Amino acid sequence: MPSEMNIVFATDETYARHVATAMSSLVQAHPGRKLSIHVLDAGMSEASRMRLRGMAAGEVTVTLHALEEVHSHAHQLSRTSPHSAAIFCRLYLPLLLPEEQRALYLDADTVVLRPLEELYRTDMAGKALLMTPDANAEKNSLRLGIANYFNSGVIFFDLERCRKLQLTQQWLRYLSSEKTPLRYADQDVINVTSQAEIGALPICYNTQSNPSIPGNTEGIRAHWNEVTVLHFISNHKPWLALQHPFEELYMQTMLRTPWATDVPRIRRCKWWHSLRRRFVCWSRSGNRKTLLILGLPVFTKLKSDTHRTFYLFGVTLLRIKFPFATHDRQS
Ligand SMILES: [Mn+2]
Repeated sequence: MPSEMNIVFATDETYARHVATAMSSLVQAHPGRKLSIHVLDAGMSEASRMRLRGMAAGEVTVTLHALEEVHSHAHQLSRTSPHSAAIFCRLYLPLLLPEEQRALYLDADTVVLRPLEELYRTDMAGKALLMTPDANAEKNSLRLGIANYFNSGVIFFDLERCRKLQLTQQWLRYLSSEKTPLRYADQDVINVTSQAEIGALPICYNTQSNPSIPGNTEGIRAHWNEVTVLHFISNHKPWLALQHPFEELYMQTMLRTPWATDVPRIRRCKWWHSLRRRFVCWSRSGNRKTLLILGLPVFTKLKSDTHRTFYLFGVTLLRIKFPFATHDRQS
C-alpha cells in the first residue's frame, strides 16, 4: 500500500468553494489515511487560500502551488479560449510535482464517495494516463477524428512517464499552434495528442452526472454502491440547477467546509439563476446557436462548411461565405 496519495485540484477564486467541497468529500472517504492534497492556484484571494490551507488536519496536508510562470502561461492560453486559466493547470502537473511518481487529478466539480486506494494501486500497463470515457465520447471522437475520447475531469497520472515523454511540452506546443479555440481545451488537447498514452479507467472513478441526459440519473442510482467519484458535467451543477438530483448530497458536503455559511445564499441564488435563464439564454443544437428571450428565438447563428448565416426573428440578417475550412477539424 502506498504510504500517501497525491490528489491534485486546480481552481480560481470562483471555484475555490467547490474545490473545498471536493476536498472535504475526499477526506471524509479516507478516515485516518495519509493524504497529500495539492491545489494548483489559478488566481485566488488570500482569504480563500487561507481557508483551503486551514483544511489540513491530522494526516491530511494541503499544499498550494502558486507558480507565477504557470499563471501567466495558462492565462495566455485562456485568452484564446472561452475557458478559465484553471482548466489548463492540469497540463503542467508532471512538472509541478517533479519528485512524485503518481498523482490523481480531480476536477473541482466532483465529490469522492468511496476510497481511492484501489485506483491508486492500479497497474497502469505502461500508459502515462488513465482516464474514463467521456459521456459524449462518440460525438467528440467524431468531431476530432480520433478513435476514443476520454473525460479529463479525473486523470490518474504516471508523472514519471509523462516527464519522460515530455507530454506537457507536447500539449502546450499543440495548444499554441492551434489557431481556433478548442471546444474542450484541455480535454481535446490530451485526447488528440496523447491518444496512445491513455488507458481506460473504470467508469466508477468518473461517474458523469448530467440530469439533462434522459436516464442518466437513474443509471447512476442503479450503480450507486460502486460510484467512487461523482462528476457534475455540463451546466447542470448541483449548486446552480433547481431540483438537482444530488443537491442535498452536495450541499451537505459543502456544509463541512469553511464555505458553510455560503450554503443558504447559494440555495437562494438558484431561483435567480433559473429565472434569468428563463428570460435570456442561449440554446445550442448542432451548428445552430439561438438567443432566446422569454423563450422566444430572437437571434440565430447558423454554421455550415461554407457559410455563416445570422437571423433576426427568423429573417435572414447576414450571410457570410467562408472560403476556408470550418472550426471543427477533420482527419
Ligand atoms: Mn468537470
